[in-house]
Amino acid sequence: MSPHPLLDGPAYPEEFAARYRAAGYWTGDVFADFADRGAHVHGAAPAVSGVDHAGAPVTWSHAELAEAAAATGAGLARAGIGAGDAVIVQLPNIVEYVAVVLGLFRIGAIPVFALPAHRRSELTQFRRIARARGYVTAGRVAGCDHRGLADELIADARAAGAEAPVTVVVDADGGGHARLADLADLADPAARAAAAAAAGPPAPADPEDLALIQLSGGTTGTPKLIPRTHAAYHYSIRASAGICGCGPGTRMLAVLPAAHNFTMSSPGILGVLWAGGEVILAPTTSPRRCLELVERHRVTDVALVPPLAMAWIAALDGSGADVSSLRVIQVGGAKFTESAARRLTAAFGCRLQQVFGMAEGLVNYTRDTDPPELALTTQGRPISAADEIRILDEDGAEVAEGEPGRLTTRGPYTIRGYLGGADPGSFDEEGFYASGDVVRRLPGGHLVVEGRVKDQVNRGGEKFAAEEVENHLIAHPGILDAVVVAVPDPGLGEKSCAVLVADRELDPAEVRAFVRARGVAAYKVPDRVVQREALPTTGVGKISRRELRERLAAELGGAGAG
Ligand code: OOB
Repeated sequence: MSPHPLLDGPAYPEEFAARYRAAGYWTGDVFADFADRGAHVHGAAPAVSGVDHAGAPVTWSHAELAEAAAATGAGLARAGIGAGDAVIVQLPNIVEYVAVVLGLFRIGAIPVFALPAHRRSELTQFRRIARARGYVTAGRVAGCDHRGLADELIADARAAGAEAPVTVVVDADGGGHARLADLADLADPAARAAAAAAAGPPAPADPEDLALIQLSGGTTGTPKLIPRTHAAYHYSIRASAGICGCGPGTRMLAVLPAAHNFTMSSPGILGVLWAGGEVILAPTTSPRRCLELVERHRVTDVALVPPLAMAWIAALDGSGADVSSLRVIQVGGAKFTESAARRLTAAFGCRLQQVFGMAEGLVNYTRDTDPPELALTTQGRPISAADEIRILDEDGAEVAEGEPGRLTTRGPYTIRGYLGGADPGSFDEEGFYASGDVVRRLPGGHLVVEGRVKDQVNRGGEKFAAEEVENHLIAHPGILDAVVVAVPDPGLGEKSCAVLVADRELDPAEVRAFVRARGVAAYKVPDRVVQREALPTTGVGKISRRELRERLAAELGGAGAG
């Protein structure tokens, strides 16, 4: 089989592919039969609990999940989605999410993992870059009507002369779009089983071909799409499940957006299902409600970003919730400070696992066999013995052991390039990916994240490229120049500040509304907007982001938005 047309050729050079196959990292496993294999191996054991789109509680066994996936895949195929088609999936953490993703895998389609926060601007770019043929979304998510987003996506496709995507809405009211309930009746066990029995076998797939598309946190003006192959992604979830000790007794609460690489694969939904455990999808991020779910479902594992971990500590205090089932709290997505790590461990009395990962591949974990200090003070070590790490100075030379430098990495589940060849500068001639993080490596291989060199804002795990928002700002008729920088924030770690040069005095609220109206995720709307006569420059006349950051941190530290 030749590689997927979205790839320019094989995803990895043959020399490396041969090595990863020979070492057993890459197997024949593909995601097309992921759900069927789960039914076969884990059968009647619970697989997914949560609510459906209507808020009704649902628990599916591994066998029922396989039926739901087969029925959903067949339904989506009837709606016009075919093998090889990229399909944007944008759903909240409802049980249909898992059925849709596994259903798409089953028919050989390629899910594009959009976040619930993404809006017209991002979705249209995903559609364009992935040549997406479908969009599966829910009716209303956190106050936003996604049926309207589906309308916009169709309009944008038509305006660009592209084929309009097949749109499927998981809601009683499809708003003129196809309804999942009409394509696959997941709520009626008999109908679901019958649809699954009538579905064909899983689509054939080449393990080394494109399986799914993750999204980059962003370092350039346009969002970048991350092509992950079956073999590479499957290895990362298998190995993650092993490192994290997942098995039939694992009950993982999924509270971060299911689409995120952390929630999906580290070990996440796929790792826990693979190991025969149960995923409990949290319909809310409210820490108090989540603690109730921990107690009710005897949750053993949960993955949090640092601000949420802090909110859990506050919510636990005086709640009376029984969290004795918790075995491990994973924290990742942004730097978790040592003091926060100590507080979390003391409050919950369970193990903390730090996770330093990236949608491009490399994931580091602290291990349960590590001395406890390492889980408090480091961001873990790589999954694989085949993960190659080079820490470089500004001239591209390796730093001395233990010195901070720029992380670059290559390995059996790290991509060699973005879709469409975007941002080739992030990959060196030997295929190492430069993550933009500044790290230090301890003698045992554990990494400590010290900072970053990429122009990104990391708002408590939600990331975006400064440049993407700057491009929206300079579209404003009054704005002559704009720079977006991260400023420290006690709650989120970082917030964003837009520094503007304009031809008149601008109202910050109006500027924020302008960016929002451009159709971007709410977390990208500048938290603060300030105006300057001019922007500071470096010796060569480039805008000095560092100077801006330092000045703003001093001026605005702790001040309110505005
Ligand atoms: C995860 O993936 P992304 O793609 O949203 O973000 C990756 C970036 C990293 O390059 C780094 O800048 C930052 O997020 N990051 C951390 C971190 N984990 C991620 N910075 C400091 N400490 C950490 N523990 O965020 C992601 C993917 C898979 C698993 C976990 C996180």
